[in-house]
Amino acid sequence: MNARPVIDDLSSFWMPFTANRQFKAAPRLLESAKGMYYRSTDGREVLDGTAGLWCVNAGHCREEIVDAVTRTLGTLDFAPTFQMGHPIAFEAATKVASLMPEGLDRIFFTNSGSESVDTALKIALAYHRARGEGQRTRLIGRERGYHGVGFGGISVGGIAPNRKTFSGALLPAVDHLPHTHDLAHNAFTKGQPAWGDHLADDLERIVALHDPSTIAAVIVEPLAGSTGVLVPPQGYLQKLREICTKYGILLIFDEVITGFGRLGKATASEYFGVTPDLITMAKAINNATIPLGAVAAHRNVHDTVVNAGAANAIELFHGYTYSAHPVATAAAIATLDLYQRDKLFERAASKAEKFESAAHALRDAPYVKDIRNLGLVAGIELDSRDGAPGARAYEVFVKCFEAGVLVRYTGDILAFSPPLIIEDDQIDQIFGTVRKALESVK
Ligand code: PXG
Ligand code: PLP
Repeated sequence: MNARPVIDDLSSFWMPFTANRQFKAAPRLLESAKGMYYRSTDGREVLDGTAGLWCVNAGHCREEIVDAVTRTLGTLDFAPTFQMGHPIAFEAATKVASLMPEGLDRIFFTNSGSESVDTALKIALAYHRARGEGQRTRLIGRERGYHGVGFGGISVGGIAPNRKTFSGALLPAVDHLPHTHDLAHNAFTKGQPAWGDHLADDLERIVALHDPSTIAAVIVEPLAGSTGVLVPPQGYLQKLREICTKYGILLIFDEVITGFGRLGKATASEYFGVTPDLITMAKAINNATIPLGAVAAHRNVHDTVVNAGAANAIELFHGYTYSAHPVATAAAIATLDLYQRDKLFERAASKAEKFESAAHALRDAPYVKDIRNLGLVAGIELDSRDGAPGARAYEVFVKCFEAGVLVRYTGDILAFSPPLIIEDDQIDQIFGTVRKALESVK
């Protein structure tokens, strides 16, 4: 194998969303991956309980995707998509469109979830302007929402630490819905809570405050991942849809995590039976092999923008050098073919019940104050240690890693989102390891 030199200098890489000093004092390094497992640099197998960062839905280093990437890299390393094109981009867009809800079949490519969010927000503004309602510029997000790290995304996002450093530079016309997390009513719910659909009614209050004529779009994660697996109450998303439709406001579902099988369907929109006007995606779109994201726009939104001006004029002043990069889109085609061939979305659906019962079996484990789940996602919320929020979950995360299982944590919430190829005994291994870790921490 092509062994790399031992890394002895960790100082140059400024790590993202990481406690750099803590990490570099005791690093955790992964050097290879296959199927459900990583291998760490100290030679241990680590079961991937998080599909990387919620993105490797088909499992690691799948040959079909590796082949497509390798082949494309040797035939078309890069081609511009500004006033030029290449066939792979069009084929990938058609494939992505075929998985979207009816009507959302116009695909704009980006390189990440953050770029997809900023792109969707800009499309919403462009749509209203093309309709002669350019004064509709206000964007509505939700508390505890995560929409990436662009200025648009943190403005509509609802995570305080992601915003406060940059608070003077956030978009000016933004408001937020209340989040739907309520343990007093919904602790230990399996699947969607029955309580909480009325929280969507707050959109009526926000609309009345600002007037509908000023509001461009509402953006929410159909199931919030990053802030600790918040499952939408029954009927909540339907209500948001109804209110948006009533006032001509575009509804954006951020499906960067929920897209491509996480809930057992191609999209959360399909799973919940609620169709937004725009869907943002990234991550599992190509099994995370090469950076790629996309926005699916309803045909009416696309047509409104694209048909607004002269036929020889650029309709949307937006795009990235790497929009529809040949290698990234080739990886998407191979990935979507693999999902279909191996029926991985159906597989996720078929494992959801086992996953749910294995997660909820930890109800009596130490410090557990809530367990919630849907599809192949689960969250376990822990009591925080006095004066040290997040410390306990961090220790559980480290202990699990040392015991050969990768989990995620945010604050004192553990999150689980394995590749969709997971087997029953691996589900047991994840939650069994977490139980032992919980029993061993203070
Ligand atoms: N929207 C949503 C709903 C996301 O979950 C983004 C946008 C941004 O995507 P990019 O590709 O720009 O990172 C995300 C990303 C975690 C975790 O552990 C979650 C994300 C990224 C990294 C870690 O919860 N979500
Ligand atoms: N900065 C400069 C100086 C550039 O020339 C470009 C693109 O041409 C960008 C930023 C944007 O880069 P990207 O298209 O990869 O987002």
